[in-house]
Amino acid sequence: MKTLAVKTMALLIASGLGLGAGMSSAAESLQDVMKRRNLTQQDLLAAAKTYTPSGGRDEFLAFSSGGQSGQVLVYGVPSMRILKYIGVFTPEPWQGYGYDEESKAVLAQGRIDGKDITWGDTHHPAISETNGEYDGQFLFINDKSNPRIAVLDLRDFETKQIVVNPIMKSEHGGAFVTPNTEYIIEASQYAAPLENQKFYPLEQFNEKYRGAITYWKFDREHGKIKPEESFSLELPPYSQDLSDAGKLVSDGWSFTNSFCTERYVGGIEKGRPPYEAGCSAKDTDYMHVINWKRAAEIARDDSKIQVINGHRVIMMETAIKEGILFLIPEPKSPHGVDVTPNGKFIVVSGKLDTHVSVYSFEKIMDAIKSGRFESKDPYGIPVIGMKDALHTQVQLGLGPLHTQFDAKECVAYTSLYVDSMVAKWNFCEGKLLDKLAIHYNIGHLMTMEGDTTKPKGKYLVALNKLSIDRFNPVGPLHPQNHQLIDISNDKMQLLYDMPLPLGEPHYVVGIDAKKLKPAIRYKVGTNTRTDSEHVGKVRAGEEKIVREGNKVTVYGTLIRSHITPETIEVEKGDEVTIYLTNLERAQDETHGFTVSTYNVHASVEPGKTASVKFTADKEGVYPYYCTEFCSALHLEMQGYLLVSPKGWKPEEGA
Ligand code: K7E
Ligand code: RUQ
Ligand code: CUA
Repeated sequence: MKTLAVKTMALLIASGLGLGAGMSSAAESLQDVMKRRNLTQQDLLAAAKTYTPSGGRDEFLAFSSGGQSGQVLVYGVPSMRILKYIGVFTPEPWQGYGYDEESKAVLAQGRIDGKDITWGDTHHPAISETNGEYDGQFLFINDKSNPRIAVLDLRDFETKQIVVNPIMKSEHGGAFVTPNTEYIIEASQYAAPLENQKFYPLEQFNEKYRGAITYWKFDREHGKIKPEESFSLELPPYSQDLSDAGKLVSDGWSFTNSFCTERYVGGIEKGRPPYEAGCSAKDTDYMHVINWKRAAEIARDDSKIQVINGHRVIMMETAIKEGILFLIPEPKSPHGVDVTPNGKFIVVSGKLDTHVSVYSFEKIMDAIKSGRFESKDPYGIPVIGMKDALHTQVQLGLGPLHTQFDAKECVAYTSLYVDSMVAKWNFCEGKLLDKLAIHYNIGHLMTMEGDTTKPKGKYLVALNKLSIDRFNPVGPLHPQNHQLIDISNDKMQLLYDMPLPLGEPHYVVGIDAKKLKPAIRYKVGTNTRTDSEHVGKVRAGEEKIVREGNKVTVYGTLIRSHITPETIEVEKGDEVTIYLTNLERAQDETHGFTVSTYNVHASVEPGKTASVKFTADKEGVYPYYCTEFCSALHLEMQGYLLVSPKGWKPEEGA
C-alpha cells in the first residue's frame, strides 16, 4: 500500500499535475486537516478509536442516569453519540410521557401521599442479570429524593412501572440487583421514622429514627416488581449509602455502606457544630453485611415480621437473633462498595481516606461462623473486627469514590474525586498500576459490564462532576463531562470529552450492544405501558365515535398521511377520550398526536395504541395534527375538534 501511494505521488509530481487553488478541498490531505484544526498525532489516534463512520454502530450502549432530570439517557460507546432520553420520573413530551393516558398511569404509580411528584433525582441504573451477567432485558433506576424505583423494559426502552418505597423518606443505596435479578436492592439514606407521616422530635433520633434496606421482588416473566412479595430490614439510624449484591461465592449476601454512624443531629441555632463536622468525628463507619437469602425466608414467616405501612419488615432484633445482619468498621465517610467479579472481595472507598479497603468475603464468613466479633453496636448488632475482615488496603490518592473492574484478572479502576484522577490498580496483590488525570472531579466511573461477573474491559468512562473550561461556555450552569478512556493497554489513554446536558449522571452502566434486542414495532393495538391489548384498538375501516351522555370516545387510527376521523364534534363540557392506533408496519414510522391548547400529546409508534383524554371545557375550533414529520403529506395529517356551545344545533338548510 505504502509503496503504491508513494508511486502515485511521484507520478503526480512527475506529470506536473499541480492542484489548482479551487480544488484544494477535494484532495485535502490528513496533514492539511491536522494543521488547519491544530491536531496532534495523539489526537488522530484518539479520533480513530472513537470516530464511527456514518451509518456505523456502537459496540456498547450506555444507560446513564439523568440525575436531577429524573430521566435515563442512552448513548453509544465508543462514539459517545446520545441516542435517546427515556422519560422515567419526569414528564417527557417527545415520548408523550405524562401527556397520554397510558404513561400518565405509570407516573401516577409514583404519587406519594396522594400527590404527584413530577421530578426525580436518579442515581444508579442497574441492568437485569442472569448468573451475574447482564442479560439486557430490564433496567432499574432509583430516585433518591422521593424513594422510588422504576422498571424499564429494554425491548422498547419504555418505563413500565414505578414503585414507591413504603417506609423510607430518602434513599441512595439503589438500584442494585442480585445475580439472577431475584431482588432489586434499595437502601435508605437519611434516617427517619419508618411509619408514614409520623413526627418525632430530633431528641428521639436514636430511638425513633431508622434506616432500612428493601429487597424488591422482581417477577421477570411479567417484567414487574411485586410489592406484596417484597420485604425490608430495619437498620440503625446511620446514613446508609451505596450497596452491592454478592456474586458467585458471595451470592446470597449484600453489602451496604453507611456514614454518620455518630448519629449526629445538627442545629447550629442550638449551638451545635454543623452536620459535616459532627458526622465525621469518628474514624470509622460501618459496612452492613446482610444474608438476604435467609432474610427472604424469614420475611415469609408472619410471626417474625412487623407490617409497617402495609409492608413486611424484619426488625433489627429479629435480624440479630436470626444471624442475618452484621457490621464491619470501614474508614470514615465511605462511599462506594463494589464486589469484585469473582465475588471474593468487597472494595470500599472512603472519601476522607486515601486508601481503598479490600475486604475478604472468606474472612467475613470465618468470623461469622466462629462467632468472632469485636463488639456490638448500640443496637446490639455484632461488629466484626476490621483486621479480621480486611484482605488489603491500597493507597490510591485523595477522595476515592467508586470502583469498576476490567476483563483482565484482578484489575480495578477507582475514581479519585479530590485528585481528579482515575487509578488503575490490582486488588489481588494490592498495588497501584497507573493513574490518569481527568477533567474534573470524577464521581462514578464505568467500564463495560464492569460490575458483573464478566467485565468486558476495553473502555472506561469517567463521569465528571465539573467541566469548568472544557466546552464552549453556556452560562453559569455547565454540562457535566463524560470522558472516554481507552483501557485496552497498560497505560490508560484519554480519548474524548462528551458534555452531558441533562443533569448529574451519577452512575452509568454499559452493555455489549449485541445483548440488546429491541423491537421495531408492536403487535397492532398494544398498550405499551401494560404490554396488553388496548381497549381502544381498532382496525382500518372500523374507526368510530361513540357517544354516551357527555362522554365521547373516539376510536381513531393513524397511517400515512391520514388521521381518522377527520373531524370530532363535541359539546362544551363533554369528556373526550381519543384512542389512536398507528397502523404502520414500516420501521421508524411514528406518528404523533396533539390537540391545540388542550395540553395533550402522544407518540404513537408502529402498532401502538395510545390515548389522550380531556374535558372539552372551552368552546371553539381546535385543530389536531400529527407531530412527527412522517411523509411528504405530513402537514395534511390533521383534523378539527369542534367544540360547540351546549345544545347547539346546525341551522335548518345551512
Ligand atoms: Cu457517588 Cu449517588 Cu452513586 Cu453520585 S453517588 S457520584
Ligand atoms: S416544518 S420539516 Cu415546521 Cu419545516 Cu418541520
Ligand atoms: Cu403522521 Cu406526520
